[in-house]
Amino acid sequence: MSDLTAIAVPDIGDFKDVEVIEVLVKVGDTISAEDSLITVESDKASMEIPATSGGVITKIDVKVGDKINMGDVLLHVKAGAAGDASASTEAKVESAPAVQAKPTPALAPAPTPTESIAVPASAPPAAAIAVPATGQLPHASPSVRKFARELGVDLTRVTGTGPKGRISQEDVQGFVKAALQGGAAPVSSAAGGTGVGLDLLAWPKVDFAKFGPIQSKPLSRIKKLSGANLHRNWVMIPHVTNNDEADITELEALRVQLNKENEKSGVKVTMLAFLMKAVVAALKKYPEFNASLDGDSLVLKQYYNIGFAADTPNGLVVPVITDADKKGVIELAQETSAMAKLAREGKLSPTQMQGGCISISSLGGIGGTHFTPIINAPEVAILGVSKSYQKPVWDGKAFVPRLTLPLSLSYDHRVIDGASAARFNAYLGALLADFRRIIL
Ligand code: CAO
Repeated sequence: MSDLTAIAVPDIGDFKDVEVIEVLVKVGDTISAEDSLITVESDKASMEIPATSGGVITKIDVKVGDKINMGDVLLHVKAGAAGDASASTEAKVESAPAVQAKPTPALAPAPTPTESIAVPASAPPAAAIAVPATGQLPHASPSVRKFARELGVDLTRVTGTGPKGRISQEDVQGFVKAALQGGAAPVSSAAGGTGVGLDLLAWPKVDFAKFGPIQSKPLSRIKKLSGANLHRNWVMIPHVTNNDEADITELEALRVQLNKENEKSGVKVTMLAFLMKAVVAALKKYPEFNASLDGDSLVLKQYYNIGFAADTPNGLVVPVITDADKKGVIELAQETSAMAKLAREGKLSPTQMQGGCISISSLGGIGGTHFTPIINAPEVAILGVSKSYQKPVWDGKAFVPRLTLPLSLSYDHRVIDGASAARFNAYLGALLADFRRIIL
């Protein structure tokens, strides 16, 4: 049985009265969950608002030029026609899932100290072309931004010919044509278009069907966003990973004991919660890890917000636990598990993925010995945690089994020296080996 569902604007963080600049669907269209419905734009960013449920659109309640806010109804769909799992017998209003802001290149990443991995925080690859930057914010729809990104064009360098200087696809094409005629090729470069082009080979184009049966599956929205961020961060940050180990024999025994005692409370104390507490203490001791680069300056943060990578069916997201220094291990365990649940359900709001100081990527519950986590810019370090194992350790008389946790600390070498990273990781290990040190 099908029913009518109204899809409303979700929590879009600080964005108020944002203008609808594109309506991407029309009445009669069949949409699926996650399809983009409209594009909105503020003076800081543009973003697409996706659908939570599928169905056939029966009515559209917004038009280009409207100003919208959280809770406003965007459109109605007749559910049940497009594989909508949420169809019920009652009419209902649903908010679209957490939307990902796409800050315009010239502004980002300054307004938000940290964006989640799934939120592009700064410029698409810039063009190494001798055209002066316009100095104005580029206004362009997401499709034009995507087009420019694919070509490696820095939109801050393109003059828009549309209303209010909006950049069209033709403007981007004209820019590239002019650049090519001038003998230069648009290539990827460092932040703000100031770096040297990578001058890479074109991506190989292969007809895989020639070699065997294939199936093509579009990347999820989160995958596309996180992929662009991971790529930028990997290319632009000189990463080094310091690998170390912590003896967590006692800590794990304490964790198991606490969980036994609190069996009825329903709260599970996790290793991740202990790690957060230890990371906060290490950030306090080594403040350059709680920092972000801002041109030639280092912004040192005096708050302790810790992000953690959460694996979801649609890809990787990084919820942020705010003020982790003011929370106890049990509260941190409760909050991380609630946030991980929201992440898996696709219900995290953009604000719940912002403002992080450092991230933790824990693969310990899954496996692996060590890995190289990619820094979540504009943070300067990320802690990767692998699976703990029993290691024979010489105690002076005999080898004894000690539960050992591998710690992989990737750091931005522009900000952090190798010696500092080794000290940070060793200190973290010492805290985990004897958690009483946290109070010192
Ligand atoms: N070593 C060994 N076992 C570990 C462990 C570790 N380091 N960390 C957790 N475990 C075990 C726990 O003891 C628990 O076992 P039981 O079920 O027997 O009690 C199990 O793994 C699950 O642990 P948990 O409930 O504490 O959850 P978690 O911390 O492993 O995971 C979360 C939480 C959100 C981090 C996880 O769901 C997740 O998404 N992990 C993937 C993160 C990721 O994708 N990172 C890569 C990003 S790209 O760089």
